[in-house]
Amino acid sequence: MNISLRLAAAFLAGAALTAAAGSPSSSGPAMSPNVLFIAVDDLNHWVGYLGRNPQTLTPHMDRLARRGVWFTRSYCAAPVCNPSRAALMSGLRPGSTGVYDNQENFAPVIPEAITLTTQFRKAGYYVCGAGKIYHSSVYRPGEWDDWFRSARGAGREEDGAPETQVQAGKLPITPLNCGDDDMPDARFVRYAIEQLNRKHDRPFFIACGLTKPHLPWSVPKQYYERFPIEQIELPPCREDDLEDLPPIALRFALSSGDHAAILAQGGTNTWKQAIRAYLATISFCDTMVGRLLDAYDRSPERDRTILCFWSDHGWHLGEKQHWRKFALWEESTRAPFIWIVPGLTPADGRCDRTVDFMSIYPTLMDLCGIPTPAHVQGRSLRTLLANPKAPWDAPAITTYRQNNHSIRTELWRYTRYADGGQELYDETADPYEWVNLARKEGASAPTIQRLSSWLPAENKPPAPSSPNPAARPRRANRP
Ligand SMILES: [Ca+2]
Repeated sequence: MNISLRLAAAFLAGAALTAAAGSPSSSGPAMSPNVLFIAVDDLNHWVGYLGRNPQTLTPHMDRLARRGVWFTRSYCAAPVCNPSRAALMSGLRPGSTGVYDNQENFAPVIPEAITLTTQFRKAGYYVCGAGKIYHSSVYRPGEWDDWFRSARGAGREEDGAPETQVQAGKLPITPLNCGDDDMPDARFVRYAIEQLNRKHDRPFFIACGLTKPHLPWSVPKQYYERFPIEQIELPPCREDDLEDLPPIALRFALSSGDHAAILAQGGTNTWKQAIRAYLATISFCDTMVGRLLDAYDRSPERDRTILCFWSDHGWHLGEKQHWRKFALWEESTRAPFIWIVPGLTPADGRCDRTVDFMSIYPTLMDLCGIPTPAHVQGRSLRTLLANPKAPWDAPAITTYRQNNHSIRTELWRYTRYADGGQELYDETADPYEWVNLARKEGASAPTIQRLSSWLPAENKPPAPSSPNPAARPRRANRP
């Protein structure tokens, strides 16, 4: 870090400390940084700057990464929308709330008082949002000063008519006859930009939750045209990959039946159609991110505004004969993660440390000078944001359903399932996790023993799914 960056970092730290010491109504919050919080949905590591899939086209996310610190080993707390977002926004891992999957209602087990946006509101921030921050785009009015409601009624429907509509197995592929502005994500982006450009009399937290590249893969057809089907390549796979998996892992891989359905329909051609659709939808998402980044750059408060960019989890496209998320391998758990912190983050700061998204809540508290509530389980990334090469001894931890946990260090992935089944992968030699070393007794035992010490001890029973609609948070954009 050069001298001016150090000075700026010291200034930011001082401002944060001042804010923490002052009461919300004093001059403290006025000195606090703002936050632009950008969430994307189901975007795996197929972004240009991570290099996992060279076919992907994400110029805007790539330039976003070059602007700040980008993580190469960043992982979700849970590989499913609802529990990933509930954990990130509450500061509590899935095992501490029982929110493990999409059917569980987080509202009764995660009180409004403990969430991330509530802390910003209590500290005197103006807190607003649009789109998908929590699963199904639900929101609780008490956690926001303003929430975007579309006058359109149904929220997530695109305006465009399908150019064609085909299925790859059960996955809908739908190029649309419409423009970018006809997409719901464009409306969420427009709202966030309006908020960025408004005159603010107190620090702000603006959340913009984009809903693509989540299914359905319905985006303007021009995005499909960027990816000629004859150029699409399948991800690296091994025929015998599943033979060394424990029983629960095998169920996670195969139970959806997606891969069998895709191959039965049209073999690798159908497989490539699905990959193309995902790439097209990522490319649309990238355009939306570009709009936000351009607006951020032009915004009056840019030099006092932190930008935090994350995706809720990864996605399989046939690796391990698996599709979607719902598993504990690299494809499901790894997701893009980028920070710009004016005065703190260096440009193009590549960070190879293992982090998970439980870090987001305490990092934002730390950077904004708001006391981190005692329940929050993650750890602030401030030292890595200031120096991406700084030492870091914690792994990333991902949980899928009750008492199945995966521990990711820079060298290893170790997964322990509820029934005692295990997987261990050497991530340097085997980045696609083909050879389960846990099957070899002896040699891997010390590594497994060491990594086991990170397994979360709390494994609450699943939270109930609420039969009472009144107990559920509101769904955005519905009258
Ligand atoms: Ca294998």
